[in-house]
Amino acid sequence: MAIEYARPGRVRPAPENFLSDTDIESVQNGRRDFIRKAFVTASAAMVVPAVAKAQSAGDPAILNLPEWTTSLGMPVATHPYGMPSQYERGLVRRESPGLTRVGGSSVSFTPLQGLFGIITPSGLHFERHHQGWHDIDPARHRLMINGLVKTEAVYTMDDIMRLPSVSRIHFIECGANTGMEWGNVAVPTVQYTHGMIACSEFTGVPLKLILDMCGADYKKGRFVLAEGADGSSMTRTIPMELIESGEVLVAYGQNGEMLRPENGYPLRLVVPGVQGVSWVKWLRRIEVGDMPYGTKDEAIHYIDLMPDGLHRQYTSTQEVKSVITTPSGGQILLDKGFHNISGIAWSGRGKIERVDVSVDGGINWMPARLETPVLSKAITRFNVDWTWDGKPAILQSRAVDETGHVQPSYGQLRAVRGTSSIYHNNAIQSWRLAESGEVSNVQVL
Ligand SMILES: Nc1nc2c(c(=O)[nH]1)N[C@H]1C(S)=C(S)[C@@H](COP(=O)(O)O)O[C@H]1N2
Ligand SMILES: [Mo]
Repeated sequence: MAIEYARPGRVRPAPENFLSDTDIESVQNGRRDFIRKAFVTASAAMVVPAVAKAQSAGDPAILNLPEWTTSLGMPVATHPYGMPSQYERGLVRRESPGLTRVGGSSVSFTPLQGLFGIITPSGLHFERHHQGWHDIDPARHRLMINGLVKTEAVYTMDDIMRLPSVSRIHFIECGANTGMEWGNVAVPTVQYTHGMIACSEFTGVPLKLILDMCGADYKKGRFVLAEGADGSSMTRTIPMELIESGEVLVAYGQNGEMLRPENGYPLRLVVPGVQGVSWVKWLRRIEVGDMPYGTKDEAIHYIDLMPDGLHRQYTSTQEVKSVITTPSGGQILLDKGFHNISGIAWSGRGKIERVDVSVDGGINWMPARLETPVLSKAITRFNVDWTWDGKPAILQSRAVDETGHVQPSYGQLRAVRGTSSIYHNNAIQSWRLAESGEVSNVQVL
């Protein structure tokens, strides 16, 4: 494994101590304000509590005209490419303080705690590079198709962008997402427990169309090998059924613009429902073959060590999973009363059917509201109304997908998978809420 958690078995201290980095502290302070604001807004829609009235009576933010009302605003084009507000600057991708970087192998996590809806802003989409990233000149990039095809071909970006295109919203999750929790190390925030997931609208050409143009031999050629142009020789086998379904895309667009360099500009493979590693970035070659290739990224990485000592290979589908993002580890609820519990759910097998939420560690469950749209192999946002009585609580979410798969507890998952895995952890996440309002990561079997 290229990435290791540097503190195996460590008991989780308060998040503030764990993350000494001042930036992270400032995020947490920012989140406290956010929670306070959320509390006031949400309360206003329900019963107006005394605390909100008392605050607004002599509130200088109401009585005094702020400078933005009494002065000229900035002209356009201060930032030709728009930037988030300066007050949101703490919400960024972060490398885990517990993970060691090995050469060009690195990972940065999406700050799920601060996101809404289902789309991940491109600048916050997690990054996983086996050998660093490049900003590739599209004029010099090529896609080669070879192997069991009538006509081998080489495409330029101009060639590809002339072809009929489609746009689809899908999640991408690294197979190693939530991997550190196998060891019950309780990393402090949802950014680090679940932040190797993102959801974007991707635009590109179905790979099937390109293989048709090359006269692929679909009878013998039941697999393709996808290869990236970076120095990691990233190669993955993709079963032909997935390509024949029309879902696999050779994509150049992400959220309405060209892919970001970190996410594979100018071309990446989109393999809906399948773990991130198969979404080959900087895609330069597709070979059609008659059996799985068994490459390094399939033989020694992305395999699951089972309790009987055997390795499971090609467990590529990302199983049904969910996590509460607010309130989540490191956040602080400032007061009891109304809170919106919000989170995300997804399944590599299709649509999310339902999500249930428990506030008592899994004894009782209540159904969550699913925000629309609910899309296949995409993130679905859920919400639950909750009035906190100020007592300790354990918050959990459990998702069910349209194929009937149910997200397992840690006990259920470990009974099948043992404890030696790195990848494919879709267990129910628990957040403990203390009387102080502090939220921390705990494991409930
Ligand atoms: N060429 C290439 N493709 C790659 C990788 C890589 O290092 N090189 N990393 C893979 C892994 S392990 C994951 S999880 C996803 C991450 O995609 P992202 O960086 O856009 O989030 O890309 C995959 N595709
Ligand atoms: Mo990954």
